[in-house]
Amino acid sequence: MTTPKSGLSQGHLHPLTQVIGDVVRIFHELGFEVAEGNEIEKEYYNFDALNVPKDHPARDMQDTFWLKDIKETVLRTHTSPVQVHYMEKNKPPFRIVVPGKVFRHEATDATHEVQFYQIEGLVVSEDVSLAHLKGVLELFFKKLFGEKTSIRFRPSFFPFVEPGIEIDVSCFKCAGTGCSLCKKTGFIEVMGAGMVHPNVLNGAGIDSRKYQGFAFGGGVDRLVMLKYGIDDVRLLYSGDLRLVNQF
Ligand code: 2NM
Repeated sequence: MTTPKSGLSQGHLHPLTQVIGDVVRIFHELGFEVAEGNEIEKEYYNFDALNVPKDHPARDMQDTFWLKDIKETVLRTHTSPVQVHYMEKNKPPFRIVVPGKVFRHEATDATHEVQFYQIEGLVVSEDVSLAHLKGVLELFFKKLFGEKTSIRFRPSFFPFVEPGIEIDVSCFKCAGTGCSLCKKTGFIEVMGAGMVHPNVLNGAGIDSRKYQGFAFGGGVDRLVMLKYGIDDVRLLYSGDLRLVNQF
């Protein structure tokens, strides 16, 4: 008879999967449902429906993998096409959070990979505003990084929102006093967001005269790197257990 070897090591979740789970759990507590979609999308859903014009520099900004054998089809460059499909199929009000893998055709280095993870969120209802966006994200980041966390908005631009903003959180390492992680600014950039552009709502069959939406999105890989002090994103996809087993 044989006895199992004692002290067998148990498997566990990859740090990216852990953080995606944390984020989804927090948004679930705030009343959000999870929506998911396909990694292959029509050009229409990845760009046109999101108010990105054919000749707009935003299309070059995120260099795209085009499928060789299927016309007008791409590996999604963000998870936003999932929100478009959702808006086409559901009547407001709704709150969704969308985790998923996205793809960009660019050279890899310490901070860029051709595949990475994003989480985006979308709330559509009557009478929603940037104030609601700020309240929801403040609650979210306090739950993720601790009660002392504060956030700030900076103006920015994305074709699918107006106005567009970027969101910084107070540095979770130095609590805003200034350190190497936040480059002495006290803040770390973590998300893009804004009020959904009326063209996006109307294009997906939602009457922008009656409903507004706020949306936000950010990279999971960057959050994991900041949280654990990992300096090269490629380590997260190396399959090297010496990295993975530290978390
Ligand atoms: C971001 C930044 C700003 C966004 C917009 C939408 C949609 F589909 F509702 F229009 N989804 N996500 C959005 C807005 C995402 O990530 C940087």
